Amino acid sequence: MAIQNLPTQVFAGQRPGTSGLRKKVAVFMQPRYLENFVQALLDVLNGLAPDGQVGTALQGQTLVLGGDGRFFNRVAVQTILKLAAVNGVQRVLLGQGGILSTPAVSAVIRRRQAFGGIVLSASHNPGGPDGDFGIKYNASNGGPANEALTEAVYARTQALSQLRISDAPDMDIDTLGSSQIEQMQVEVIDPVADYVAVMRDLFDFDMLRGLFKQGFTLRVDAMNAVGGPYAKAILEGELGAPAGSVVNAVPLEDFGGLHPDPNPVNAEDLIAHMSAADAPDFGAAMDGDADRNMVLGRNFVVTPSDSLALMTAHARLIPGYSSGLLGVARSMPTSAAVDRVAKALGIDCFETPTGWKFFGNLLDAGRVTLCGEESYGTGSSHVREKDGLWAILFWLSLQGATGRSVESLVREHWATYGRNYYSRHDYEAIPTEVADGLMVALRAALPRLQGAQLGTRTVVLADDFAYTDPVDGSVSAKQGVRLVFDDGARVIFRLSGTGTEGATLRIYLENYEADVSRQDQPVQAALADLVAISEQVAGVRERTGMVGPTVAT
Ligand code: G16
Repeated sequence: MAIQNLPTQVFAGQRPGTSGLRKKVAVFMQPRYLENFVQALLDVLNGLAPDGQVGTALQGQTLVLGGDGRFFNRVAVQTILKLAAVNGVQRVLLGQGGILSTPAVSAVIRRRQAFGGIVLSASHNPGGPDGDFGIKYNASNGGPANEALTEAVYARTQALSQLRISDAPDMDIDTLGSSQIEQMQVEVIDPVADYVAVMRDLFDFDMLRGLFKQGFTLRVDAMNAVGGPYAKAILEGELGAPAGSVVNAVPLEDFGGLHPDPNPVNAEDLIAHMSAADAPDFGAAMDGDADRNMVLGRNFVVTPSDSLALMTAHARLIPGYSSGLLGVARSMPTSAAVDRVAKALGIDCFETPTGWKFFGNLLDAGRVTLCGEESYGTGSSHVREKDGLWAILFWLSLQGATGRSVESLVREHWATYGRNYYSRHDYEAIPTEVADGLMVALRAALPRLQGAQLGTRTVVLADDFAYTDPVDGSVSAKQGVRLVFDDGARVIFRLSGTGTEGATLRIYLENYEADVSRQDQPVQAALADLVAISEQVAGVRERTGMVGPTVAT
C-alpha cells in the first residue's frame, strides 16, 4: 500500500445545495469528481490556513460513513475510505455493505461521539445508472453541515490541484468487524442496532406490541430503499406487526425503478392499498434514505404540515416527550398549522429557511424539540435529521395511546385549530435561465405587490424571506418570495435546491379555514383562487410554456 499524490482538476458546479452535493450518477462517475469533492471536504475538516496549508484536526478522530445503497454507493464508499485513510482520519464506522439511513448516520455520530459523518444519498431522487447520486457531510451534532462549512468546501473544490489517496485494494465492506487500511481502522457496524436503541428510548414498545396483538394492521412502503431493513427490524421484528406489513423492504440500487419520494403521486401503490375496501388501519412510506415520511389513514392522507401540528399537540402522550416540548420549528414554506398549536401550548415556534440544517442550532441550543417541513419531513431532538421511521412510530403511538384512527385525530385537530388547506405545485426541469428570470421579476415586483388587492384579498406582506439564526446570528437571505394575505393565506415561490435537471420552481399555496362545515373541500378546489393569483403574479405559463405543474401534492 502506498500513498499517491494525484493531480486533480476543478469541476464546475460542486457547490452543495439544500442538502449536500446532488448530481446525475454520470457526473459523479467522471474520473476524480467524487475524489475532488471528498479531498476538499477532508482538507476543510483538517483545518485550512489562509495560505492553503492543511492542518491535522482529523488526527485521532472517527468518521461515520454510509449511504442509502443506491447505484454507485459501494464504489463511492471504497473511494472515500482510500482518501480518508491518508488524510488523517483514525477510524471509520462504516454501515455494513455501505448502508446507513440518513437518520441512522445521525444517531451513530451522536451515540458514538464521532467527529462527523458522510452520508451518500440523493434522498428522494431516483437512483440507478441514469439516476442521481449525492454526498453530504454531517457534523459532530449529527446534523447537516452549516452553510459556512459547505461554502468552505466548495471554495476548496475550486482551488484544489492534488489528491492524496491510498492505492490499497478495495476492502471487504460486508463482514462485520474491524480491519485496517493504511493507518486507519475501519469498523463495519450493524446499520440498524444504534438506531433501534434510540427508538426504544423514545417510544413505549410494550404498548405498541399490545396494539399489534389486538390485531392492528399497517402497511409501510419502504419503496425498495434503505428504510426497509430498519422498518422490518422494528415493526415486524421488535413489535410483532404481521409479517409482510413492510413492503418493498429490500434496498435496491435503482429502487426497483420506483421514484422513492413518499408523496401521493410517487407512492401511488400505497395510496391504492389505503383506499381499498380491505385497507389496513395505518399506512406510511419513506424515501430513498428513510428521512422523509408520508402517513395515511384509511383513504386519508395526512399533509406533512398537519402531521407536525398534530405531533406537537399530542407529544406528551409519547414517553420521550412526556415532559412537554421546548419549542417547535418549521421551514418558512411549511403551513402555519403548527404555529396555532404552539401558541395554544405557550411555546416558541420558529420559522426557518428550507433545509434541515437550519434546525440544528435551535435543537442544539435547547430551543426546540420538534421540527418539520412541508417536504414530507418531521423529526425531533433525538437526532439532527428528519426521521421517517420515527414519524411512523410516533403516529402508531398516537393511535395506540388514544385508540383513535388517523382520520379522526386529524379531523378533531381541524375542529379545534382550523384547517390549513395546503398544496405544493412543482414545475420541474425548467431551463435555469427561465427560472432565474422568473424569480428576478418576482423580486422586482415586490414593492408593487405590497398592499396590492389580488382577487378578494389584500397583500399584507410581500417580501423575500431572510432568516437571522437566533443562536449564532448568521443571516441567510433570498430564501423565497412570499405573499401573505389579510386572511392568513400565503403564496410562496422558490427554486428547489435539490434537483439535478434544470431548475424546479416550487409554488406553495396555503389557505386557512376555521369553519368546520367548510373543512371538507377537495384541496385543489379550496386553493384554486390562490393558484390563479400565483399565475397572475408570476406568469409561469407564459414564461415556461408549461400549462400546469409537473407534480402537485
Ligand atoms: C432536503 C432538505 C429539506 C428540504 C428538501 C427540499 O430534503 O433536507 O430540508 O425541505 O430537501 O428542498 P428543496 O425544496 O430545496 O428541493 P431531502 O429529503 O431531499 O434530503
